[in-house]
Amino acid sequence: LEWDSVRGWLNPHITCTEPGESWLLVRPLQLADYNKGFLEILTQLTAVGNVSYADFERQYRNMHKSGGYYVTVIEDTRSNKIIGAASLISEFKFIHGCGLRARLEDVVVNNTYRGKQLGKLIVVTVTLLARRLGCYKMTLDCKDHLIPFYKAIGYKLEPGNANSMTMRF
Ligand code: 16G
Repeated sequence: LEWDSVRGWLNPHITCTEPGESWLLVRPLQLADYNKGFLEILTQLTAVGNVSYADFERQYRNMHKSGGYYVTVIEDTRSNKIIGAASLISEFKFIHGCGLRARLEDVVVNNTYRGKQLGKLIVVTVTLLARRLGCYKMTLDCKDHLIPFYKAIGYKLEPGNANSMTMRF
């Protein structure tokens, strides 16, 4: 998976540096995004709860301190609003020659921006980043109806290994 190979099917030819419209910007999360609707957009994915600016800043700094978090957003610079997000989280392993494994998390694109392939764009962006970081694989959990979306990007249900199990606390 390289930008050259996805140019054809991200239609029109969009990349993370040219996300289709000149006012769209793909970039890492910033603290200022608290006031740009970052948490509001995550509510389209799941429950966010009450997160104060202090909570947000603490968690943001925890992620930096821990390392391996690449929270990526799409900003509409006309309205200064975050309209899409996806996170790459990398994990150190002993297996695979002390390899690095990547997880794709918290993918969301604002409902009103659907149809511009921005979901594909942000997923491809963080997937290519995982590859660039040297991760040996990237995995994700998703709802059944999103399987075709991820398959179209190149993710596969691995035979005998397609189970996601959960223990909720
Ligand atoms: C989806 C998300 C996951 C997110 C979870 C929230 C992707 C690829 N998967 O599985 O990252 O954390 O939903 O659901 O974006 P929950 O509130 O049930 O944990």
